[in-house]
Amino acid sequence: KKEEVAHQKTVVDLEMLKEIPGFNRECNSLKANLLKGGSSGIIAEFKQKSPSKGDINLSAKVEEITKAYVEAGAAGLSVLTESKFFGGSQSNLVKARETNPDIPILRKDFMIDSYQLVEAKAYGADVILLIAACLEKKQAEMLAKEAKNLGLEVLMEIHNAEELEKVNDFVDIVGVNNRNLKTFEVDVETSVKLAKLIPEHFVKISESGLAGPKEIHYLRENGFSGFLIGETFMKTENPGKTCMKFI
Ligand code: IGP
Repeated sequence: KKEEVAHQKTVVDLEMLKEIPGFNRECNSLKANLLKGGSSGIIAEFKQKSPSKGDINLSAKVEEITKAYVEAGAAGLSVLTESKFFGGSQSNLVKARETNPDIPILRKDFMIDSYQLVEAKAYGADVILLIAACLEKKQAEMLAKEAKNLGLEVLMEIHNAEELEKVNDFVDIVGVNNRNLKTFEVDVETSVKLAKLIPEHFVKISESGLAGPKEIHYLRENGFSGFLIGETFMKTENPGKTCMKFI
């Protein structure tokens, strides 16, 4: 009985989500932005805390900082919606969208259910993240396919060569996470090593622990078109200004 009620509630919520005007909008392409000549490639993240660093910037205002990132020349934004470990929220995604209608926005969260994809679209995301380490191959394929059907782009995150097997034809962008999620250690060489194994037709981005423009240059030379940066920006007094130094 309980399950039945829960199921009904999900169905109602899902229908309500689809009524939100944002659900029918056309998405901004992150892939196109990254491939554009002269693109900064910077995907600037709004993240207030993390399991590896604790509190990073609790007083930051999402409207102010995402606007500054866009003005600095970021190619895309990443907004955390996971609340428990990263202090994110759906409302931050909505605010980022309202403030910046034309920039591609990645919903940064642990996606495991198609409900979250509908949520992402309705609240203003253009791109969703699938973390290979959190998903079975079949599940990753199903979610990627559903995301594409909603008009969203798909970023799949990997950290080792085995996870590459979960990358499927519905994926637009492959991201290499330089951070080992078990030890929190970061190593840019993870990206450089894996880049050689990722099939040519995928747009490649490097994620986490990127601290300076020199690293961006090095990664670009090794085949990366995008660079996902959070903490390096967020921990400073003026994240938008710090972002500008990378562009
Ligand atoms: C950004 P950093 O080290 O620049 O703050 O990292 C981004 O890569 C990181 O937040 C991240 C993440 C994730 C967060 C990468 N993959 C998965 C939550 C879930």
